[in-house]
Amino acid sequence: MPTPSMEDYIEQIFILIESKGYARVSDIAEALSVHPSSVTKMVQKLDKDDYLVYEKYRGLVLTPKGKKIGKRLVDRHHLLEQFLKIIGVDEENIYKDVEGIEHHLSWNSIDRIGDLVQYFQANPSRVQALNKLQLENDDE
Ligand SMILES: [Mn+2]
Repeated sequence: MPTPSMEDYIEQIFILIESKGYARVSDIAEALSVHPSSVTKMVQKLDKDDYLVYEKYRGLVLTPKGKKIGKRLVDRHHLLEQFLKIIGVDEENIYKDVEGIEHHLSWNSIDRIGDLVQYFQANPSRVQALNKLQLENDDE
């Protein structure tokens, strides 16, 4: 299993390749606000662990294993954003909070949160009932 830091890299590399078609060390460094030398070091580790193939002058490509986990990490991020939104968390807190919790939940918890999101989405009156309760609590 990748560490939280490795997950951040794989997730960003996946997003970059999806959106631009490639992921350069400088782009990864910018996206994660880290020094390019840290990126090079991590990319070498990810290569060694078979998540990607890195060639200094040709860039990097995700292996099937890297792609599979990358997609899973991006989906997880998206699910947690939906979850926080549904439970009424303010928009400005959502991204940072997801970045803070996403690596620290078991896939078991992620799957159950997925059920909950599905439960709410299947019936908007449930979301309205929750919002009503929140307004009442805010009044106290
Ligand atoms: Mn994320």
